[in-house]
Amino acid sequence: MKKAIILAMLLSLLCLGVSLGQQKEGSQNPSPKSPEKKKNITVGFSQIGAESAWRTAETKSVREEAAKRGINLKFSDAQQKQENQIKALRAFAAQKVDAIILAPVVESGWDPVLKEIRQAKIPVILVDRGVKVADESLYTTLIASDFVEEGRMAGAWLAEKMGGKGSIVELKGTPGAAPAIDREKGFRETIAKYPNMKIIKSQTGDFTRSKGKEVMEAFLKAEGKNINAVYAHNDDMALGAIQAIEEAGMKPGRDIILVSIDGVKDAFVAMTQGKLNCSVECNPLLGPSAYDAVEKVLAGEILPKKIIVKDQLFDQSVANRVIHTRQY
Ligand code: GYE
Repeated sequence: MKKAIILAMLLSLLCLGVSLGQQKEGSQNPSPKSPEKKKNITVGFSQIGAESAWRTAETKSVREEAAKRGINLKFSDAQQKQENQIKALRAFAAQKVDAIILAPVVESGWDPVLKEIRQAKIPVILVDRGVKVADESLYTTLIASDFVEEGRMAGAWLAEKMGGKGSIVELKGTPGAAPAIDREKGFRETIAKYPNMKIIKSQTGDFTRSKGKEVMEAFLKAEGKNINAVYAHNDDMALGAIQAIEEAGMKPGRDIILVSIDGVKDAFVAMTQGKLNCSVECNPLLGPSAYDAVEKVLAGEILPKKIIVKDQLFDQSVANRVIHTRQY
């Protein structure tokens, strides 16, 4: 009997303990500074613009992932202008966002504004393009592809296709942009191994389809049938060049070989039609890794300075087989 009473007492004490514990846990919730509440973070995203299909896919990925994670996203489109991006960063700081995601249009000229943002204690995650700053601690991490390697892959593929000889015209990206600088570098480095491969013309097409077409028209006027191949720093410019080649009465993909970078859906369509020969993928679906980085840095974790996105090369021989698996 005594045993039963002691057991009942022990049990009621235990229950009391449990309910106190629950109350204690629950009582943390109402505090506005609790980590639970902090889950609802605000992120400012300074995007370059909407110059290419790649860029549109990146914007979509960053927007959709924010919605998925319940992140409050402030989006700013800079229309290709660094000054607009600088204004956007200052506005984000004034709005006291928790973190900033920046896709920098060009590499240089960021030091002063990034210093201001650091003073405001807001971490900056760079996506897709890098910056050149005196002090690398001005940003947390860069999530991007290896653009030099992409240029090398395009160059090696073209050298093989052309048997190590021929005249190439180059459609470059936005002057001063990391992918334009690095894709030029990687390609030239590779082509230099083939003395009979020559770049006969090189000009910027600003990563857009319309400029790519315009510049290719001028190249065709100046060089005509001397052109054996086009190396375009992105698919959109190659797609513009394809139009120019067709309008000049030639067959893109046959009379003139075309290799570009990005791997967007329209490039795959052009490959299945035999008009584009090869595209080196550059993955724009950076939303998930960008917010992973934001969440980690806000949790106090140290991140690597560069998170490299892996890319592959696709040419006409595989285009039909993989086109349906492409997500952008
Ligand atoms: O390749 C191009 C875009 O920064 C990697 O920018 C990006 C590049 C991409 O406009 O299509």
